[in-house]
Amino acid sequence: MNLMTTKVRTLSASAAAALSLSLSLAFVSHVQAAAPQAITAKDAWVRWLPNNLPAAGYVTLVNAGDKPVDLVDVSSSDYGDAMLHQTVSNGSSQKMVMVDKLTVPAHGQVAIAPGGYHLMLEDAKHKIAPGDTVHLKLKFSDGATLDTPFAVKSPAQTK
Ligand SMILES: [Cu+2]
Repeated sequence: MNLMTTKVRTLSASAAAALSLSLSLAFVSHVQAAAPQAITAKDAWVRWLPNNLPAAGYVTLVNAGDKPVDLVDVSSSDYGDAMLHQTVSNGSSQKMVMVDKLTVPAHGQVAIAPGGYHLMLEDAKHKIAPGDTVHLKLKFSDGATLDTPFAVKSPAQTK
């Protein structure tokens, strides 16, 4: 009788150990999922142009992480079309080229700024005017998505 009681106790002790192991595993994966995003966005603004001309979005992306992260996609609920472009100088003329991805270096930052990169915004879904705020979704290679507010400015405000 004594022996049996001991055996039951041993079993339930290992069952408790197994339960506590799975609990701590669940805790670990929860902590990973809640880890802070490596990338943050700052100084986000849009250069608005009249007459439904395409607008250009500018933003600085800051990477606090240990690995480089790529900006891989841009979309917006305010524009039908949003894409990453680069202005390339060809001697006396300039042209825009599509860019598939933009790398934000580890512990560094990259500026999407006039004269270099811009987020081309076309086909506004509603009336947008200087003073408004539009939202762009920036998707990154680490799986993160930043829903970023951009302040809309007139060309006169940005000179
Ligand atoms: Cu462009």
